[in-house]
Amino acid sequence: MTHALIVIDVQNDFCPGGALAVADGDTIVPGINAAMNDFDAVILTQDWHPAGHSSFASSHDAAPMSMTQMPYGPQVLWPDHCIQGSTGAQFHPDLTVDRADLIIRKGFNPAIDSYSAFFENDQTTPTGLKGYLRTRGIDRLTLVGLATDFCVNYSAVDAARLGFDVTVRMDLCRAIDFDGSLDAAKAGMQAAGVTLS
Ligand code: VGL
Ligand code: ZN
Repeated sequence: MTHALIVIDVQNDFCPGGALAVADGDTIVPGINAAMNDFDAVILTQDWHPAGHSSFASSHDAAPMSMTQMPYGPQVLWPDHCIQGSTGAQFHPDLTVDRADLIIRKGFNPAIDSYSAFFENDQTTPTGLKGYLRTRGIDRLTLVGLATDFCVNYSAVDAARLGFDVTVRMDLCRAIDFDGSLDAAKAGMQAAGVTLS
């Protein structure tokens, strides 16, 4: 089996001091760097939104963390984060970016958010990652990164649905844990056949 490590959104805005800071988000960086040596391939994802993105509360005159209805379904409205080219969108400075074979960006479509590394939030528009993995013969994935209950969760569930053998290293993830989202994410991942370790 060819086994890839997928490092989800270890970016400044999701670390303490960032615009959408995840508690202790930075503490997983040394463990992720060490884990990179145990895989056949390393892939990083980068949340990468244009200014004024439709997932931003500021684009709707709404409060951050409120909900809205998008044409594709319910959507959390986030503080402005990971704006293309900003410091907040850069990877955490200690992440070993040079070890990555591929960096895949997502969330660049102004009208559709993209939690998952495989499909945008309409659950239809592909990012291209599936094709990359399949054409490289990668069939086994281990996911780590930020945030457990959003981008890691959606990526893991999509990957399992696509037929990959998926493990999430919970010790190398940190969660937003908003309104029960972490418990729901764990249950959803397990129901999809994802191994939580
Ligand atoms: C994420 C919310 C908005 C994540 C990205 O990386 O989990 N969460 N954009
Ligand atoms: Zn985002």
